[in-house]
Amino acid sequence: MGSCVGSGSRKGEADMRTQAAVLWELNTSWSVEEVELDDPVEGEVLVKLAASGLCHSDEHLLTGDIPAPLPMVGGHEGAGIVEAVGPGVNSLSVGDHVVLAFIPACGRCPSCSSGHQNLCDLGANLVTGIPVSNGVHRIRAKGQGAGAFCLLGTFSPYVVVNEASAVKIDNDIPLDKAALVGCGVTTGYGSAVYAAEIAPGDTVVVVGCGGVGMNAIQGARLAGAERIIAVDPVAFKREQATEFGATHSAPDLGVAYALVNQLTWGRLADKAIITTSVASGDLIAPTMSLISKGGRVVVTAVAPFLQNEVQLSLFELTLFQKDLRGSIFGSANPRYDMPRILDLYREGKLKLDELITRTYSLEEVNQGYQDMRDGKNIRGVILFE
Ligand code: CXF
Ligand code: ZN
Repeated sequence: MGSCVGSGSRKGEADMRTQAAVLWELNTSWSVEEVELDDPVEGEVLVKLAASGLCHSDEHLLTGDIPAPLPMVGGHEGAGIVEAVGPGVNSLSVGDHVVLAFIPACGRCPSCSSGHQNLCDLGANLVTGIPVSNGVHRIRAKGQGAGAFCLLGTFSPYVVVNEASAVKIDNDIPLDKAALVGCGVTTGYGSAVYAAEIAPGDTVVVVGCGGVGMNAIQGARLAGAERIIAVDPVAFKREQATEFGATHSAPDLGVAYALVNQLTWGRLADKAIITTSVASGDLIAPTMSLISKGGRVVVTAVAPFLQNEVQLSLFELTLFQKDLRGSIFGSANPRYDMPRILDLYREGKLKLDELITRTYSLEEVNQGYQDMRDGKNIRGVILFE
């Protein structure tokens, strides 16, 4: 552990220097700068990343929708190769290929041990980015302790993470594609398969067709949905949605209602999944109106922290026995679902390559987010070296 590692360089025995995109102030931009990164401690690994996805949740950090202590290294969608292991690590070895999960899975807490790894108790520090191993920042930016978003901080070619955050995958899977499974793919797929519990023959509406919505569409197709209606104001995304399995599309919820009503002879949809870039209270009532008696709406999109007003017909909720459900990480179990999703990719049953619209260098991270805001990307991806 004392020698030079990749493009980073060691400062004495303990630290390495590397590049990272750091957020210092809300509503500014990512600052790509040199940071110090400590060696892994008990239970941690050093991972050399191949790629990091540009997910909308990092934008939530920048806008303050997700309130977090700054400075913070962004990024929570990465994959790479284990370069060093700390003491006591027993699930990973140097050279292992891993996908980083944006919520760790300790395997022991009540949630993990009851089959809900997406609710692992170690997720408590997701937003503060303070390492679960010992509560001490591993990263220093300008000499100041910096958090690692989602305990990962993948906007850097090197990360030190707890082994609970890293899932070993097969070596033949391209790491730039595997990175997307760390958040967007699993979140979307799981929202359809687990949270919405889509059944063969279902009519499903997916509201918002970015990096998560596109995978809700893929999950709905794999679960046997008969009709999948993709709703997005951006024509490019509606076109792409049909490539991922949507059978119909609509630019807004009003048009979607007329379409679903006509397609189902007035019965309406069985399930709807909200995967917009930002969730807001005013989406709930019109989405609930798209679903039939006994139907379900899943809210996967993240709302601003202070968003607490919702219009909802409580009368219909009860009398039509409608179901409104939140979901994080697609209600999936990362250790079970991420390798499984990658198997589907290998077998040609789930698309990953086509999700990547553009690639960027780390220095181009702000351009990547501008392209996302402009509706140009399904997923932008940072490639390291
Ligand atoms: C988010 C959910 C809220 C906390 C940060 C990560 N999910 C992924 O994009
Ligand atoms: Zn994400």
